[in-house]
Amino acid sequence: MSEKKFNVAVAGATGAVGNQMIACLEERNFPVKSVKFLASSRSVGRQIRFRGDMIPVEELKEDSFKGIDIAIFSAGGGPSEKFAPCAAKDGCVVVDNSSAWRMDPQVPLVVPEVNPHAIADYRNKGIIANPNCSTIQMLVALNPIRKKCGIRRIVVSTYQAVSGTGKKAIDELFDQTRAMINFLDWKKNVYPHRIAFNCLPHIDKFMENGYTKEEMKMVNETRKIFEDKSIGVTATTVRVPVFYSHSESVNVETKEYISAEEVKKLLAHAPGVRLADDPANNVYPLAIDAAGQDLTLVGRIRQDESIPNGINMWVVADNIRKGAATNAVQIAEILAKDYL
Ligand code: NAP
Ligand code: 3JN
Repeated sequence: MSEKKFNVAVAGATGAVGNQMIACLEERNFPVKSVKFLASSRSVGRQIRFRGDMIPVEELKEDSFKGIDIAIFSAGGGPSEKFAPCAAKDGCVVVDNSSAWRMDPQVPLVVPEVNPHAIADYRNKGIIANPNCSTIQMLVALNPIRKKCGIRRIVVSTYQAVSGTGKKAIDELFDQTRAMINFLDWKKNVYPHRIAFNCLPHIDKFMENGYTKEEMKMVNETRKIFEDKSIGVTATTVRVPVFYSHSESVNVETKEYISAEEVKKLLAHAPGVRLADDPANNVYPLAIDAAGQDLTLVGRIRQDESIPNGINMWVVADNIRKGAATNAVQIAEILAKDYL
């Protein structure tokens, strides 16, 4: 019997995430019958190569989704809020990369290695949300620990690459770095301060409680995906002058004791994880090793000696791939295989 194939749309196709989503559909040999690439009116006239064919970019509009089976969105929160319901109304299932729908109780929020069962709830609104990149990699690393001994509290600090802000931020780090090393004047447009040779403890907007939206995304999304409102989560998110891959220092307090050695054994066989933990030989997760591939690297696993049930670890993943595009395409694969 021949494999079922799907009409697929990519909204935000010209962006950093959209580009990678298209590459993932190709790399993973997604069962595509036809593709449609959508972006703003600014991109009309451009063409994007897909499996050897040049596909014209069309403007994202309310009627863009007629005849489309699956649409993967990464055009930002505003367009997702406006156009995902239009797509769903036309019978298309949306996998949305923005924060617009993540906390809607009717919309499943999915990391395939953690809660693939939630995909079934796509039927509520025809929308599945992809979590924030920083949440995804943390939960891929923590889920095996949660399943084995429960989690009481997570304290996380992130070191996030500029690609998380999109194409303009990649250019800004490059341009500022080149200007600085040539003793030239540098300009800033994307971030409120220079990002070259600097760290900014500020990702997304500040909220009334003093945290940023990015920090609160990590708190709220973790509780939703783990289906546990009682987990304590506190985050500090920091932008660093790295192009690709987010790194995270994760401290986890478990409900039952687990040794660092047991955590290493668990993570050595965990889905989506590569253990990189041999400090004696300088082996630990690095942004440059995580970039360009889909596994979440975990290392520096050690006991938190300040509490009875604590573990520290260093978690690194490619934010554009596993943090956004790959996770979305993995969701689409499960949808295509098990539900459509
Ligand atoms: P980017 O490089 O700036 O690309 C933005 C894309 O959205 C472009 O294709 C752009 O089209 C399109 N777009 C913008 N406004 C639009 C509009 N009004 N109508 C139609 N298309 C529009 O940004 P990015 O890094 O790819 O991120 C895009 C979005 O993905 C983010 O806003 C965020 O919601 C989501 N994202 C999620 C994660 C995650 O953690 N899972 C990570 C990064 C990004 P033009 O080229 O025509 O302007
Ligand atoms: O900054 C990062 O490293 C990740 C950025 C994610 C992002 C950027 C713009 C808008 C998001 C997101 O996915 O949470 C959004 C959004 O709120 O949709």
